[in-house]
Amino acid sequence: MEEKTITQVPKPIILKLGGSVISIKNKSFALNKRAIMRLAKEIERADVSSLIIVHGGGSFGHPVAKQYKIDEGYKDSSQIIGFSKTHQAMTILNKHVTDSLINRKIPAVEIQPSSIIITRSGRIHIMEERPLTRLLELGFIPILYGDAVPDSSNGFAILSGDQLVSQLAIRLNVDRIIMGVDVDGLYTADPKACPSARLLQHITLQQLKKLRKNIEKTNATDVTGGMLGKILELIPALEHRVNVRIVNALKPGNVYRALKGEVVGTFIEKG
Ligand code: IP8
Repeated sequence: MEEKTITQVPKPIILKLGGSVISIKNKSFALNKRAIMRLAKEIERADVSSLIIVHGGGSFGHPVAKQYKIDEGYKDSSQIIGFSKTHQAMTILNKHVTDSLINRKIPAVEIQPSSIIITRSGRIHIMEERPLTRLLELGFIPILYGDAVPDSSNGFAILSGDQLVSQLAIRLNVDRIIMGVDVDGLYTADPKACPSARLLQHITLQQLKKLRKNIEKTNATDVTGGMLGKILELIPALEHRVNVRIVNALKPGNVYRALKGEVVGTFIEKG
C-alpha cells in the first residue's frame, strides 16, 4: 500500500496535567470531573496545531503503586498483581481524560507508556516514539501518563509523568512545556507549608538549581516526589533550551492562556 505523505508539522507543545488537578488527591480513585471537563473545553478553545498531553497519577496511580511498593522494583511475586493494578488505575484515569477530550471532538489517542518504554534503574532507557510522532503528523493529540513500566535492572519501576514530559521534550524537540499544577507556580518554598513563600514569575535554570534545595516535597503519598520531583525532572529539558511554564490548572482560563502563549504563573528558561 502507498504510504501517506505527511506535510511538515509545527513543533508540538507538551501540556502536563498534574494528578492533583484531574483527581482529588487525598481521596482514593476520586476524579475531579469538573476540572477535567473544563480543561477539555480550554484545550478545544485554544486549538493549537500540535499538542501532546501527559497526565499524572493523582489518587489513582499513586496509592496503588505505594501499596505494592512498585517504585522499589521487583522484590517478590506478590507485587506482580500490584503492577497490573497500578497500570489499570492509570488506564481508568486516562479513559476519563481521553473521553472528555473526544467528547469535544479533540482527536486524542492514548499511548500506553508501559507498552513503548523500558526504564533502566527508573530512568527512560528505551522508548519507541515512532507511533507517537506518526500520530502527531496525522494531526492526532497523543495522550500519555505516568505509568508502571518494565525496568531492565529492577524488574519494574514507576515512571513519572514529569520524567516522561522532559524526555519527550528533548526527543521530539518540542516548542515548550506547560505544567498544569494545583499551585500558582514555583515558589521560594512550599506554599502549602510556608505562608511567607514568594511566587517566582521568571527564573533561569541557574536560579532554579540554587532554589531546588528550598523546595520541599509537597505530599507524602506521592511516590515521585511532588513539586521537587517535577522541578528536578525538567532540568534536562531546560538544558535543551525548551522553555517551561508552570501554571495553576485549577484556575479557569490559565491553561487556555498558556496554550495561547501568554505567560501565567512561572516562566523558566535556560537563560
Ligand atoms: O503523578 C506517576 O506519575 P506522576 C504515575 O506524574 C503512577 O508522578 C503510576 C504512580
